[in-house]
Amino acid sequence: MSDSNQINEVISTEHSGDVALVCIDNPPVNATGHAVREGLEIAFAGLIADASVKVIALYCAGRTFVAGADIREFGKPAKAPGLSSVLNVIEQSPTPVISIIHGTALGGGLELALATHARVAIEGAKIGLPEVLLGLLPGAGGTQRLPRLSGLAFALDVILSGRQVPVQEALEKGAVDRVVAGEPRMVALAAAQQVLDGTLATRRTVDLSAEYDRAVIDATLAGVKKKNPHLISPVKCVEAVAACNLPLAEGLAVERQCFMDCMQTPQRGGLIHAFFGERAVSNIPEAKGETRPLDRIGVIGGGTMGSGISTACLSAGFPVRLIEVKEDALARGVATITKNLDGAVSRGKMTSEARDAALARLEPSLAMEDLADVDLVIEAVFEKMEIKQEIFGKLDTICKPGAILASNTSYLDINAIAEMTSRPQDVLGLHFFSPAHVMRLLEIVQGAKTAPDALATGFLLAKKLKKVGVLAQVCDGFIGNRILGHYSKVISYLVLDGASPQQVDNALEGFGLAMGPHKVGDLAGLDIGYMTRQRKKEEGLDPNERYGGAVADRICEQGWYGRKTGKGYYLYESGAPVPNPEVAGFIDEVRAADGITPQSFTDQDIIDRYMTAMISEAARVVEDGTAKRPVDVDMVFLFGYGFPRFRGGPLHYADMIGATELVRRIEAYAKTDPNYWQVPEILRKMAADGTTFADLNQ
Ligand code: 3H9
Repeated sequence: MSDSNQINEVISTEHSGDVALVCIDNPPVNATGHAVREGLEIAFAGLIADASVKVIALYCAGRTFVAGADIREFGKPAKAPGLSSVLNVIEQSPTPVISIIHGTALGGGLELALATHARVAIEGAKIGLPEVLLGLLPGAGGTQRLPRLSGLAFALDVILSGRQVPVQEALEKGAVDRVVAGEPRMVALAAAQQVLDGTLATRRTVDLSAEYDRAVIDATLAGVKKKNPHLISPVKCVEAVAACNLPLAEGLAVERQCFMDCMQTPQRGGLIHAFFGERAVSNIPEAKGETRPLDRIGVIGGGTMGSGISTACLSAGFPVRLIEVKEDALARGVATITKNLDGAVSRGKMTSEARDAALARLEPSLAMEDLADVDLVIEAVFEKMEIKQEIFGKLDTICKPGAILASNTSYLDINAIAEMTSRPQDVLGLHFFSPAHVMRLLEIVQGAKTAPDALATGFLLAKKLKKVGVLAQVCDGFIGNRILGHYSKVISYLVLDGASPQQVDNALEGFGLAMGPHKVGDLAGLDIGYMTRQRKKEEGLDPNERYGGAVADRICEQGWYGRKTGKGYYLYESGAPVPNPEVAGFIDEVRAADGITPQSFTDQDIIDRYMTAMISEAARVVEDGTAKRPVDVDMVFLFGYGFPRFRGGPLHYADMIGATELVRRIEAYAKTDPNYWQVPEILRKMAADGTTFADLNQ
């Protein structure tokens, strides 16, 4: 006989003989929001006081055990009871309490399980403490209880990596006590019975002590500071774990302080914006509609992009037909794909069996007619409108009705490409970022006539490739490259006006960029930009626009294209980049020719100008609808351009500066270059009415 009691909308209890069950049912991921905490507090108070209850088993309904605290509550006023105090009540319960883990026990969820007296996991479950990925640390006992159960080294690894630990490993390390098959409620009843008959032991972490090795902690701290020089939370994680040799209550107090320190940082805001932003980009009607069949993919072009796209599609399980015009180009494409897949095997991302299976799905061909039965074609040939138009004209005659015809163009007008077909509703842009099998961004470009189901299939592809698909409208460069095209000019203006290339690089690396823009230029090859500038010069430059390319032109005229020639902005003879002393001479010459008196810039001036330029164009991209919302711009930059994740993205960062200050800055900069520095209308309006980009994400 069992009777059940609904404590509140998310917590219920049930009695079965000597056993009481507590169930959390708070979809989608059973996060410990206020109702869960309050319900648990009430439920446990009642059950602990009930002398007829000899064991309490806690489990969750739905797809997973508790996946953490409710992140949406962070930054809002805290509502009692706090998770930690609920967990202390559970841990101190004189009646044994056990937890049943299925799905993922993450963050506050794992901390809840650690506060119970034994953990039974269901096969396939995973545990983890991913708070560090959100700029936080486990703030409800994880830094104190995990080292007590599983040792210092394992706890540091789990807390600092944020990784999801497979259940078998968790069992070996003592973080869970048993792994069984079954459904949570039935497992809860069986495990509770085992506690009663003495075959499942229970214990409290408060009664355990953690093994302690100061040298391990110091070495970990040094490693963390070196690996993540910008990030605050990894340091705070180590600081909190370092308190695990204290009595539990004191250790918990240290952890609390570290957690609150992290809560106050803008990094927490930036990383949580990134977490929700990654999900928000596909949480739009355009991504959710009916999709078309997507089983077989054709890729045209075996160059770097085509091979990378093919690699991504093959790795996701798609059969791919790769088309090239010449035998040797096709062979090069197949070789690149093989190399990409081999790389995945050697990095441990793929088994060699999976690599062999992926290669078996690749069908290289010299005949475009072989695309007759594919569901989606991705064209990735040379960036020239005439070539692309010719290809789409041919595809129109070859492909089956309803097949989606996509271009991987980075800049060109999708509508002009679609016009070459009798089916513009089937045409869209799928803009991958190099290396396409690694970079997670996919801009999904909607043409004027793209059909809703073709667009939704673009998002389906992104999901299958585990990429972050972002909707963009047609314009020169779409979201990312258009903004890049604008702010990269300010980099050269800064150098012309007085900064050195390495000062610019150092300042922006200090801001969080993995590599400064001049080092990136050297890596990518300075000749690409040089050729583009030459072409634009031939077409005729805008007379109102300040020309920023003169220094780079001088460097390229020496035959120095960066790393591949051993010289560029930097010298690479000894491996690590050393500033190229001759570049300073070119800069002086250009300044003299242009009559520029160099001024001095602080690192902050450099960051401010760079970010204000990026934000200005990003604002215009939102204003004219190229991006649907500010969050879409932010995710483009996080997943495609190496923008520091902890800063959330350019428009999240803009909100921290505020529209009023941004307008003031642009107006001040405009005094010397009114053509480049113009206040976007949307920013002026936001400054006037006190709104933010975040308001536009609602
Ligand atoms: C913490 O615990 C702090 C404590 O140490 C201290 C407290 C004092 N809160 O990812 P999905 C939403 S910090 C609120 O698409 P999946 C998510 O936004 C937390 N909402 O599913 C989405 O909503 P929508 C530590 C959350 O199956 C929906 O759930 N925990 C939370 O691919 C489905 O999510 C973490 O960092 C949350 N905590 O992956 C875990 N989590 O449908 C974060 C998810 O409206 N979560 N949502 O778009 C995850 O890693 C994944 O969501 C998970 C499921 C693996 C659980």
